[in-house]
Amino acid sequence: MTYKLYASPGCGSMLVEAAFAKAAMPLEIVDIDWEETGWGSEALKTLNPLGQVPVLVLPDGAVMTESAAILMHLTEIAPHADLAPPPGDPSRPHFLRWLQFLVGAVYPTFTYGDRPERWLPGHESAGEALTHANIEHRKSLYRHMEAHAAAPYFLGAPMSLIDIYLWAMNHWRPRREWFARETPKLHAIAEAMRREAWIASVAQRNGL
Ligand SMILES: N[C@@H](CCC(=O)N[C@@H](CS)C(=O)NCC(=O)O)C(=O)O
Repeated sequence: MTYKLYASPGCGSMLVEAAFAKAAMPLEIVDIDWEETGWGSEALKTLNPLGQVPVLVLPDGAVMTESAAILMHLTEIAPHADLAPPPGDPSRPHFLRWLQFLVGAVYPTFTYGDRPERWLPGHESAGEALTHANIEHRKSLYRHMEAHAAAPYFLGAPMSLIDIYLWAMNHWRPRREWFARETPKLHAIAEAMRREAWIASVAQRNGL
């Protein structure tokens, strides 16, 4: 048995796919169309009632959801991949802070903004406003991160899971051109990630 990732091309499953690629660990990937994700997802509902990817099934059959939990598990089983500063490292508190910020503050803006009809059924214009409000809020969160970003990676060096998130999220709304214009440090991090061969192979498989 190997690790099995339920993924959707271009989505948050890329975070896990990229971390496995950096760790050079085998991964079986089951791709699910974006339209097949969500609360009604036949493919996902027994594994994750939220119908979200990523879902990782471990070799012993245990199911993990929540990208940060999965990725932190990976830091434990694949320490050679250098995905996070180790406990005791001076940058560890910053790492923990911004990892939690990404999944606790930034990621939910997609949950509430991407499928507004779920939250406001029958209110099309209110739904559009909800999407817009979430994108605007997300921009302010990225600006906050920009003010704390180091170089060449978010924590300085070496790279960490934070940079994998910044690379993946650079493709999503408000999208690459906005980052280049408004948050040049975050954009430079995503560009540095794109130059990594293991990221390039994940990007290619995801059709980016
Ligand atoms: N808290 C979750 C969020 C995952 C998530 O929102 N995934 C998106 C794809 S990027 C998804 O599957 N969305 C479908 C939906 O929420 O209906 C995590 O960190 O893994």
